[in-house]
Amino acid sequence: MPQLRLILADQLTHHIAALEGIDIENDVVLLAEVRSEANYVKHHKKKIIFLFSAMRHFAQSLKDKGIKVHYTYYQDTDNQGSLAAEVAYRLTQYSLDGVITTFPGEYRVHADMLTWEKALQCSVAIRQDDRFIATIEDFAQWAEGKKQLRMEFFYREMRRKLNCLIHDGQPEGGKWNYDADNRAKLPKGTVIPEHTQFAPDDITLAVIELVKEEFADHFGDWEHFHYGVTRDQALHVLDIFILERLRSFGQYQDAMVQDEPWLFHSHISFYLNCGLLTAHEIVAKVEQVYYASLHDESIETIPLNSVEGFIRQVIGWREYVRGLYWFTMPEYKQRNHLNATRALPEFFWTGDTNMNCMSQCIKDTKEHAYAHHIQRLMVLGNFALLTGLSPEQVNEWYLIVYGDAYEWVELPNVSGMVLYADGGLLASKPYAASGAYINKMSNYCKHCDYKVTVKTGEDACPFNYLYWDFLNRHEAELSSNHRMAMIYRTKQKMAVEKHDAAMADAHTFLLKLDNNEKV
Ligand code: FAD
Ligand code: DLZ
Ligand code: SF4
Repeated sequence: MPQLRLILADQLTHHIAALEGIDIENDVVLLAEVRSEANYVKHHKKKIIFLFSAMRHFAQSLKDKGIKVHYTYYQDTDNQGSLAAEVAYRLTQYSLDGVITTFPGEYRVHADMLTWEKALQCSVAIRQDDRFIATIEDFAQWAEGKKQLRMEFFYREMRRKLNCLIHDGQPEGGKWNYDADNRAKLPKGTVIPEHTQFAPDDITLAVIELVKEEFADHFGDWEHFHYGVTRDQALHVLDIFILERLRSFGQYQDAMVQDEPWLFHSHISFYLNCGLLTAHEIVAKVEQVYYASLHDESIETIPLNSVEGFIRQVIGWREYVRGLYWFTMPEYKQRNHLNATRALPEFFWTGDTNMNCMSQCIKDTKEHAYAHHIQRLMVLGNFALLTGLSPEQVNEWYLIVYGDAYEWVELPNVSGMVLYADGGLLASKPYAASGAYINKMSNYCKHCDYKVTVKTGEDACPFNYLYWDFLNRHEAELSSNHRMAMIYRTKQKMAVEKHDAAMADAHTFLLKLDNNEKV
């Protein structure tokens, strides 16, 4: 019974479930560059270059192992344009009896796959994606009956499951979470390691030409593409991170610096999310290097706050958002708890704004299809939250602009963490902040036309009055949240004139935003 083994662009893992038990003589693996996936949102050009090149390299590595692969190139004349149509066509072309694939990353793809058996009149096996530490069922079991689904408690389950940074049932160092140590601004003069880069090979160069030709109207720059596109290159990025950046990861995790997009982050999300790296191996490596650094005098000790902080992102947040996504979809996508309806401002696509923090984060995003977490959350996201941008439009933007974006990871981060659109299922309170936070964690304000210490008036930092306007708009809802109580007490003590001036400035600013005037 020869089978078609379908591998999607975010399933580029040699031990992916769809390949298990493959009959090398008779089965055919299908990888397909299809219009429906590349255009269902207008993905950043670098995201498409990265994925198509990684797919082409992965297909070659399967062929090198003697596996039969049908690779559908984007411009093939017989390209069927969608995953479903490709599957149907290749089943017939190779006289295959059924399809084996791996659980996809997005609800809409899964919903489509569920129709295939009937439509194609053959067996369709959708195997569990065992690259995640928690199954969808594990999360559902943990979440069932809980009012609030806090990452912290789920994360501890993941630590226990992997026996990671645990001794005799107790967390390494006595605490589960060292986040409080991870909030330093980057001191002036700190040497930031060079970002790991790779020169594009012939395969990548061909994809760059394709993207220039076919996706010219998509957001983002294609120039200076330097990401890894193979498993070996992805491993190299991870190794260099562990060697050069991990030590400072925790301390500077929340820092932002003018013209420095990479800092001490790992830059592995592209590779992890498309399958070139797996969470299991990343965590095992980091843990092993940490213990080696404790016991081997020739290695400088790696601080626990960095190791724990990094591991928390990978097995805590990443696993948690995936669980939350599948637990709540498709209803989660419709949520708009704060009734936010404002259209996404045009400058999100151009970076053309006088707010230096916003233009910096958009510039990084446009150039690299990358911005680090705090840029996404506390600058871009904070602005979207404070100005009440439509969750639908904000979600689409984040899905388009980042090279690591797939709906399972993007949606909970945006609707849950950034916009509070899920009414507090993910976050215990909105991540709303005034300019003071951005100034504390970055040097953006030093380069800005607005003045971060000024609260109202023409020169005032817009985040300052927008912050109070946000709190004002949602007072009925948020003042009963005990984590917001102190801030509402401060608001009550505010002089009436100061409060009214902030509201008036916010009103003028939002009007300008709606009229597409430069802000
Ligand atoms: P590091 O800071 O080095 O962190 C290590 C790894 O931890 C990341 O590679 C990632 O796999 C994981 N991780 C960290 N934070 C999160 C998180 N909140 N959720 C899930 N995984 C996390 N991450 C994505 O992978 N895809 C997205 O589409 C995405 N959209 C986001 C949207 C918003 C609004 C926000 C606030 C965060 C989003 N994140 C997303 C999470 C995070 O910003 C990125 O994972 C991170 O910036 C990737 O860069 P890095 O590999 O250098 O991460
Ligand atoms: C994101 C993406 C793009 C741009 N193109 C393809 C493609 O041509 N073929 C493919 O198999 N997958 C692609 N993907 C990734 C899919 O959209 C991804 O599998 C779903 O988003 C589910 O996570
Ligand atoms: Fe951003 Fe305000 Fe600072 Fe300007 S002053 S960079 S707008 S926080």
